[in-house]
This record gives sequence, structure tokens and C-alpha cells, in this order.
Amino acid sequence: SGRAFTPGPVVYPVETDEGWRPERRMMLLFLIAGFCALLIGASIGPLQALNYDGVNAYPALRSIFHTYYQGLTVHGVLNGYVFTFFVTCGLLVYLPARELGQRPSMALWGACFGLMAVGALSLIYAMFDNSSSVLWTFYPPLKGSPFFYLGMTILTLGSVQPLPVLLKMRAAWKRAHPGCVTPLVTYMSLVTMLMWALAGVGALSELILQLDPWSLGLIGTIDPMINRTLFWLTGHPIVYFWLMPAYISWYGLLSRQAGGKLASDPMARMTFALLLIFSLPVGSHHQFSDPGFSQIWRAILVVLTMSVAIPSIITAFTLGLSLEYAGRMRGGSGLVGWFRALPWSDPSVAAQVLGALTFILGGATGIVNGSWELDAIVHNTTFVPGHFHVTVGSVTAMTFMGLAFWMIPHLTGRKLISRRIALFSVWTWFVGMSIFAIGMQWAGLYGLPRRAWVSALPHDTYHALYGVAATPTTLIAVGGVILWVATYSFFLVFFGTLLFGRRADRPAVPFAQALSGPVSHETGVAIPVATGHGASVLANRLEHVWALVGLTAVATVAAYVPILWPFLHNVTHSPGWVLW
Ligand code: HAS
Ligand code: HEM
Ligand code: CU
Repeated sequence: SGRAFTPGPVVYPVETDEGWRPERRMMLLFLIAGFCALLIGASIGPLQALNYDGVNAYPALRSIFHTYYQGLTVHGVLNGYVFTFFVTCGLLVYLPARELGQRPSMALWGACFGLMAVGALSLIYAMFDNSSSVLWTFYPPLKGSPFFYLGMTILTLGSVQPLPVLLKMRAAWKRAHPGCVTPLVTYMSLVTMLMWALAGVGALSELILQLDPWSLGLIGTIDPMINRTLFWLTGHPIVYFWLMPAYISWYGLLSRQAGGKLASDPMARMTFALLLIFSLPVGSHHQFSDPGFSQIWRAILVVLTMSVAIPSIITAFTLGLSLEYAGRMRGGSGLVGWFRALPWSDPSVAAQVLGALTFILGGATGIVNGSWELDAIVHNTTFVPGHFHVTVGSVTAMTFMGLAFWMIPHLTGRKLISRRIALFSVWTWFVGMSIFAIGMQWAGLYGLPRRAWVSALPHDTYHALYGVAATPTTLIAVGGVILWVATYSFFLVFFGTLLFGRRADRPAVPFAQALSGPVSHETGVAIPVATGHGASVLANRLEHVWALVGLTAVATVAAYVPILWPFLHNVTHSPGWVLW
């Protein structure tokens, strides 16, 4: 280091194609709906952080939340489902449409929005009327109102609608470009939606066959184990439905935004193919502590879980190399100089790179969870929320915040009201989430339970039980408060720009070019596959997405028959419980 490097952000090309007005407006609608959910969800998070430090804000909030668990349900559902689904279902149609130059079916894409909006409103109604504090996993025998389960069903059905839109656009593009592989962003989006459509079978069958009729009074009792298993058939892959859109941005856009190129296009395809295959069979690693299925399957689940980490390790290297290339192109040198030379003054880049950094901790703790013996120590403690706030709470949330920073100017033709406040929000989110997550993980090692209203205990009891974890619980609270500051400074920029941003040129979608691979984003023209070239052969093979789908389906059936079998032969009949 020491050498001067190019200062300032990378200048985005200006959008010249003005023919995309309806698509831009629809995308904006998805973005705003998603971020409105995050605004509510993220406002509640710090209250939960304070709870673990013994501060009970809920008596003061009685006009909104009757219990801690009602607030926690709203937090998990709005952040985990509503925020992520809206942003993703917008993005995974808009980006491919722009990449391919194909118009999406506005009817289907609009139906996707409509279904998800009806589902989300129904969920909000059920959660706020205090009938459904069933948490984001809605495990029976906890019993919520039909509005909750029907809302969840409709939301989920809506979230798979981008799949037919994508298939249609890809088919039209392929007809026009015979012999070419699908451009990268479209490929990644398609694989993500195929994964999600397969994964949805678990929760949708749980909802449609069990929870919907049960909550409507059509069936009297319910089997908790079968339903938990069906839930995790979707509930594990959903974490990759949160992760893969962030990866699409990292692989497809970030290297360009950072001033470089993507190191390898085929490696990105490979990552997505592996995520498709390995996401589905591993769901029951959330059930290591559940009774009733074979020890051998638990051991197999450990191996499968380590396998699903591999594509993320590939991503760490591919992305690291791409960022290093960008940093060196900008004049950075030495061991860390390239990292300092990244365009840190661009809030979109800062958000995504900082989000990626937190994933080192998120991934490491995931591997702890996935190791059966270690999971026995951390399961149902604050270690687990500590793990997933440095995955979905940072990787996904920060990447989506980063996307918003270029997308709002792109979609509205308005400049960010303040780059500095945007950068401030990103850094405070990074610092706050890191402190919070380290506190949660550390406290979990003392056995502090998750999903527990510990601040409602008498003061002496709280201190006698959890005083030993005073240092980590203080970190949790400090992190939570910093996150409040981060949240509101982000939304100041988000809504401020929508309402008051100055008119400016629209930046174009910053599609990246690959150093190695078959697709050129620079010319917008696909490079025909040069057979014989190693990398392209891989990309060519991976074009057979239906073969990948078949393989995934077989692996999933093979994994789930042995797990469900004993449950199906020992059905329990539980009545519903309402504990709030
Ligand atoms: Fe997880 C529980 C295992 C990833 C989310 N997880 C959860 C829950 C959630 C969640 C929400 O096996 C709790 C659900 C509940 O309420 O009960 N998880 C894993 C494993 C991975 C993993 C093995 N999880 C995620 C992701 C999530 C997520 C991603 C959301 C987006 N998880 C588990 C298990 C449980 C669990 C058990 C159950 C625990 C229990 O007891 O209940 C892996 O996919 C992780 C692989 C990731 C890596 C990291 C790669 C690093 C990258 C960044 C590189 C940085 C760069 C920056 C390039 C190996 C890609 C460059 C700069 C430089 C200077 C280097
Ligand atoms: C749960 C804090 C943002 C998703 C929790 C818990 C805490 C927390 C302390 C554990 C509560 C418990 O187990 O009793 C925060 C803070 C945030 C934040 C301070 C900063 C704004 C997010 C974001 C997401 C998210 C951005 C996802 C996009 C979840 C989910 C749960 C959870 C899915 C699990 C709920 C459950 O156990 O049913 N949060 N969170 N959080 N959080 Fe967050
Ligand atoms: Cu999992």
C-alpha cells in the first residue's frame, strides 16, 4: 500500500433505454412494500435486544403488544417473510428482464404482487389483533387464527409466481439466440426460483392439508412432529431463498459497482446449482433435538449440512478474488491496499461488502449449528438468533439496502438525498449487528434461552439466573440501540429520496462483465458457447436445469421418507393451545 489510488465511487453508465416505464414502476412497488415491512420489523428488534439485558419495555407498549411474543411474531414474520419476499420477487423478474431485453408478463408479475399483498395484510391483521402469537415458525399445537394461516398460504403462493414469468422470458430469449447459454443473472434467478418452488411444497402442504382446515375447525386435532418436519422442509431452504438474491447482486452486479469484473461466470453457475441440490434434503438439521427419528439420519444430515456450506465457500473465494481485482484495477496494492482501494464512498458497495464480511461469522456459526453434538449445546439458546442475524439480518438486509441505494435513483430518476447519511446507516448497521450478534452468541454459550421474555422475571430472579452473562447481554443491548440509529438513518434516506430527491440522470443497471465465462454484459450480446473451452463446457452442462430439478427431487424424497416414516406410523392427536 502507500500508492495513490483512484478516489471516489465508480461512475455508473447513464440509462439510455427509456422504454421500461411499467416495469420500473412495478419494481418500485415491490421495493416500497418490502421496505415498509422492514421498517416495522426492524423497529421492534431492539426491544427484543433490551429484553435480554433485563429491560422490559412491554408494559409501556400494552396498547400495541399484549406480550413479548406478539411483538416477536410480528418481527419474525415481517422481516423474514414479507420484507424478503417482496424485494426478491421484484428483483428476480426485473433484473432478468433488463438483462435479456425481454418484457415480463405484467399480468403474472402483478398477480404475484397482489397475492403477496393480500397474504401480508391478512397476516398483519391476525398478528396485531393478538390472536396469533405463534412466532415465525408457527409450530402447532400453538394455534392462531385462520387469517394467519390463510395469509401465510396466499403469501407463499404469491412468492412462486416469478417462476413462470422467468421461464417464459428465458424461452423467448433462447429462441432468438440458438446455441447460447442463458445469461448469468437470469440463470441465477431461475435456479433460485426453481429451488424455492420445490421447497414450498413442504410448508404449502402443511398449511393446506393441516393448518388451514384445523384453524377453520374442519379437523379437530393435529400432529406436531409431522408438521414441524414439513415446516423445515421449507424452513431450511428459505434461508437460501434469502441468501441467493444477495448472491445474485454480488456475482451479477457488485464487481462492476466496485470497479472490476466477476472472476468467474461458470463458478457462479456452479454455486447456484449446488445450492439448488443441497438446500432441500437438509431441513431436519433444525430437528437434531427432536425425538423420534433415526440417529443414522441425524449423522447423514450433518454430512449434507457441511455440503450445503461448500457453495458459500466457493462464493467467498470467487467474490474475494473479484473484489481484489477491482481494488487493484483502482490502483490499490499490497496485502490490504486493494481492500482499502474499493469505492467505499459508494453506499451501495459499502453495504454489500460489509454484509459479506459479517457472513464470515454467520457461516462459521452455521457450521457449529450443523454439527449435531455442538448443536446440542447451542440449540434453543440466543446463539441461534446470534447466528441468523449475521446471515439474514446482515447479508440479506444489507445487500437489499445496498440495492435500494442504486435502484431508487435508477427507478425514479432522483438522486439520493444524502450519500453521507446512507453511508452512516450502513456502517452503523454493520457495527451494531456485529456487536449484537457476538453478544447473542456469547450469551447463548451460558445457556440464555431464545424466545424467552426474561425481562418480565422479578429483578432478583433475572440476575440470579442470567447475571453471569452480564457482559454479553450488555453487548446485545448496545448493539440493539445502535441498530435503531442505523434503521432510522436508512429510512430517512429511503423515504427522503422517494419524496424529495433532486431530479438527475438515471444510472443504468450495473451488470458486471466476467473475466472468464461465456456471457458479455458489455455489448449485451451473448457469446456463443465455444465448445472445448473448459469453463464454457461447465456452463453448457449446467443449462440442463430440469435435470438439476430432477436430481434435487430424488435427493429430497430419499432424505424425507426415512425421517417422516416413523412419525406417520405414530401419529399423535393434539388439541390446539393458545398460551397468550
Ligand atoms: Fe442457518 C438455524 C446451519 C446459513 C438462517 N439459520 C438458522 C435459523 C435461521 C438461519 C433463520 O445446521 C433459525 C431458524 C429458527 O428460528 O429456529 N445455516 C447453517 C449452515 C449454513 C447456514 C451450515 N442460515 C444460513 C443462512 C441464513 C440462515 C445463509 C439466512 C440467510 N442454521 C444452521 C443450523 C440451524 C440454523 C443447523 C439450526 C440450529 C438450531 O439449533 O436451531 C451455511 O449455509 C453457511 C455457509 C457460509 C459460509 C460463509 C461464506 C462466507 C462468505 C463471505 C466472504 C466475504 C468476503 C468479503 C468475500 C461458509 C461468502 C471479502 C473481504 C475480505 C477481506 C475477506
Ligand atoms: C429474532 C433483534 C433485525 C429476523 C430476533 C431476536 C432478537 C432480534 C433479539 C430474538 C428474540 C428471541 O428469541 O426472544 C433484532 C434487532 C434487529 C433485527 C436488534 C435490528 C434492526 C432483523 C432483520 C431480520 C430479522 C433485518 C430479517 C430480515 C429475525 C427472525 C427472528 C428474529 C426471523 C426469529 C423470530 C422467532 O424466534 O420467532 N431479532 N433483529 N431480524 N429476528 Fe431480528
Ligand atoms: Cu437450516
